[in-house]
Amino acid sequence: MFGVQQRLVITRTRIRRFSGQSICRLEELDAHRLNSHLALHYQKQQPVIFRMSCDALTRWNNWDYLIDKVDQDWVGEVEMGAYNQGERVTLSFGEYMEYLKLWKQHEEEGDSEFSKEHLLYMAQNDLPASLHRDIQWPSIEFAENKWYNIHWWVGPRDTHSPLHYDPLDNYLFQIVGQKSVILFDASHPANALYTGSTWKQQNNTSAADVFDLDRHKFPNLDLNLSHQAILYPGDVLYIPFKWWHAVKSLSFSISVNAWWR
Ligand SMILES: O=C(O)CCC(=O)C(=O)O
Repeated sequence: MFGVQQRLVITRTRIRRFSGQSICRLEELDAHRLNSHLALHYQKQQPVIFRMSCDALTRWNNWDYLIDKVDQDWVGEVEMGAYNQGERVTLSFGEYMEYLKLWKQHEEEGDSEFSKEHLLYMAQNDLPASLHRDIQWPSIEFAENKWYNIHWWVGPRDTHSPLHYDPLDNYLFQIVGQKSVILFDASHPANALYTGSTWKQQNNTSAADVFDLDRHKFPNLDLNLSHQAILYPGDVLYIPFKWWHAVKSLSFSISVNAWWR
């Protein structure tokens, strides 16, 4: 948490101008002020980005730390390959770290052969118990104060989650690297987002890659109505209940998310 003595600066940075409401970014708030701002955004069901500090921000950059803390036999689900068709397989943490080392080596050598088909995203797995103490969350006393799953998301540059919504309020906490996020509000017409069985998707998931939009295939999807931001280490994005969100890593990235209500 930020120290109470710290000068209170609220920077309402317009991430981008849209015809809808923009996401705002709250900076350097003490815990009390942060809490009242979060309560307000929760009541209005408006997304917001704020800053949290925690040990993970300094520790999880170091792969040796993760290898030491997480049981190498811990097993997680991994999404493979291209956008929105990702087959899921299980890998142990040890195997996944070996993959990441290989990916890093190819990245450093500028090897273009390591294409998107080789992307493996360790997405939406329960955060291993040994890492929980490295994370801090803000208070949610203004809501029902119920926390649900805490997941972690680990992956190289270009790993992504397609546009979808979840049935709970959400904090997405960026720990290592950067991610791009695109949101549409909860009342956005789902048929303009190309969801459901017609598009071989679940009702809460879009068939469109909003990061590389095919405007001929998805002519009604209007990115001007979206809200966009880049998340940096220490940023937490509040994603309100049922807001659509798509997320893409701009570098090697680790995030955690907590669902709550
Ligand atoms: O970071 C991601 O890839 C997706 C995160 C997400 O969908 C969530 O927090 O609900």
